[in-house]
Amino acid sequence: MKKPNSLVEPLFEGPIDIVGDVHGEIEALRDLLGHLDYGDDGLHVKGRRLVFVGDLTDRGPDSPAVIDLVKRFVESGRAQCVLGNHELNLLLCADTGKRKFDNHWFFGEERSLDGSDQPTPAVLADDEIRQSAVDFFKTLPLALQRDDLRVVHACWDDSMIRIAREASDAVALHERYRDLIAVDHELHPELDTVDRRLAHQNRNPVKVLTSGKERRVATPFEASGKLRYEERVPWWDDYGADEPVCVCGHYAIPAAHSLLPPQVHCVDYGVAKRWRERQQPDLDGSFELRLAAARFPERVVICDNGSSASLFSEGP
Ligand SMILES: [Mn+2]
Repeated sequence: MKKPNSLVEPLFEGPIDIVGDVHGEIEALRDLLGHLDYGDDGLHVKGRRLVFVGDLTDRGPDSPAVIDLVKRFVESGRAQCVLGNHELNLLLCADTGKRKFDNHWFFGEERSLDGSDQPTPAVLADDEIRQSAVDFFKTLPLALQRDDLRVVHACWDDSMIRIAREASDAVALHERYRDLIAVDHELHPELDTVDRRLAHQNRNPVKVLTSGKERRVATPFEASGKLRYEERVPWWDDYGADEPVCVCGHYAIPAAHSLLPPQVHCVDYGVAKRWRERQQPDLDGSFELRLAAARFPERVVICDNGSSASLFSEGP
């Protein structure tokens, strides 16, 4: 399988449809591709092409089916896909055996090892599926760009993009920076746990591009049962008004969509939370959970239920 020459690759020219974080929701993906007029083979009658922002897996019922579909389209030149933090975690797990709470399906397990409330996947990976997923993820770039448009999973950061452009292997680049930061920490015993965690998040280009920058909060807060000392940095506040439009996923927070400047679009409309909604139908009526795609040059968002809206409104 083709390995990237650079972790920043040219984005398809011409009309494209940029699909948000799928997170194993294969039915939503098939519905969305139907509304966008793609065939089962990924071909579009008008020659449009698909671009995926990463986070294909975890939480939804069938991560292997999503990987299989996107891989087929990418291999036939009908789609592009960037690496998300969930793909990165799986690549790192495959090496270290260290698991994350919501990728138990990858290890063929119905339940999360840490005993937390996690989705029960409908399809579990076997050796063949694991190998095929890892082989595919290793071919994915961290970012795509053309003159008028940029695509990254979480955060566009010029200095990190420059580093990624010179590299061709995301896992090796991640390890190189992880080790450099660890060596630096040995020289600085005064740094506390939060400083160290933030350095690993904010100074490693693979982490920044796939999960964004973070900062220390003045007062620790509780989220998902854990005390948090860090929060996400709204990097889009510093993204220049004259920069090309940047499309990301990752930030499935309804408020983010209305806070973004017009040159940054987040196409993650929260379909990752559908597994929770199935368990508790009244979970969060204030934000509908959808899978969506942003069409360019039309600048329209199309959802898996067929609804559509301008990219500049608050969403369909
Ligand atoms: Mn993500």
